[in-house]
Amino acid sequence: MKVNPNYNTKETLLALYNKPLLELVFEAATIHRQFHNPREVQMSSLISIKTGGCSEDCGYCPQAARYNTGLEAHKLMTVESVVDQAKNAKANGSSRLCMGAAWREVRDNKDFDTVVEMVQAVNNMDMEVCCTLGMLTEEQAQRLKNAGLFAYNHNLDSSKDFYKDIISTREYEDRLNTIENARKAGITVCSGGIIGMGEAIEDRVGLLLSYMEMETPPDSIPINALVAIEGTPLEQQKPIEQWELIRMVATTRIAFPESVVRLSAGRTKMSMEAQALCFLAGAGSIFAGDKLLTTPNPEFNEDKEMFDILGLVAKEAFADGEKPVSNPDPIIEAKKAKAEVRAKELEEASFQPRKVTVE
Ligand code: SAM
Ligand code: DTB
Ligand code: SF4
Repeated sequence: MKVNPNYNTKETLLALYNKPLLELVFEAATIHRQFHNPREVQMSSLISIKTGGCSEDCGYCPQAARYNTGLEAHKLMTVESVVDQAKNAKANGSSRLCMGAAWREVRDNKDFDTVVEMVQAVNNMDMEVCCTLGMLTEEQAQRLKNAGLFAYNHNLDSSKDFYKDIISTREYEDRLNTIENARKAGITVCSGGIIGMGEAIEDRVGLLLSYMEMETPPDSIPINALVAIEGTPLEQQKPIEQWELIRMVATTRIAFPESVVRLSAGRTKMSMEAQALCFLAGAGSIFAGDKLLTTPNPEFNEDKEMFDILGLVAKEAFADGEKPVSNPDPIIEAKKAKAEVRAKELEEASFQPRKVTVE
């Protein structure tokens, strides 16, 4: 049951979201137990592989170049430093690694070749590799799939209506196309939203309805609470009530019984009790490690303590899908072959006896 046929209209989803809280949590917990192991929560770590300087105007984002957020921009990381951070995440219990780049879209250039190498390297460490790199063509998605990408994250963020109030530099339709391109390439889809941006409950439900309308809903649905960042248009937003986050997690769980619901940004402001209710209501994953992309997140140690107290265990990699194969990348291989030929030519040239001319 990919989508719950009892809640596939605006009216039924709204009524569900507004149910007495404990009734809602109970219903969500019941569904969660039918489709998932309730003791398992996946720890997933984020790495911002390219930070800041983004040309888009997403009203929530500290990485948009046009807002003065004081964030230091960084060019693309090296494969070696990504592998180092991935090792640390894995040693602390993470079974998934999500690499995020502050790009509007992927371009077919040297940086993308490097990302392909990062995907190969982290997949070879037996971690689920997820990328979030902005818009993507079908060919680019195929290239990532061939390298061993497990998931692509591309959030719709909110309802189609509210989206226009938050982002003007791209259309909702652009987001849907990228999701479709990842899906066509056989990559699992991770797509969700943010609550607390000033949207109405109808917009939260509208986000879920957008996923209902897809041929296949996302395999993974992250629910973020807005991290209000000074300098962004949403800097004045009041933090969302924890109850709202619990309602959103529970409603998502019930609407999409098979998907993994990810309790994402906003945990630093949540009590352990509120997080416990989210796990009860079906959250099957958290972002783990002291940083999300650019903002703080609870430390590994704090989450380990929470897991011990709540009796949760960290979920293994590839519990929800086979490990992809990392194949050699034709573009990188061609580049390597060309470089080898060039090196040989240079070597041979340096052995040429120097011509001595006697006058
Ligand atoms: N540039 C790519 C894109 O937009 O798809 C990937 C990186 S972007 C930072 C990934 C996601 O992070 C966004 O879609 C948004 O949902 C989330 N995000 C960004 N800033 C946030 C904030 N201040 N609070 C909560 N979520 C945020
Ligand atoms: C998602 O839905 N949330 C993560 C991940 N997917 C890429 C990102 C949250 C970012 C929060 C703001 C920051 O740290 O920059
Ligand atoms: Fe931030 Fe991504 Fe929007 Fe760029 S496209 S401003 S990185 S959310």
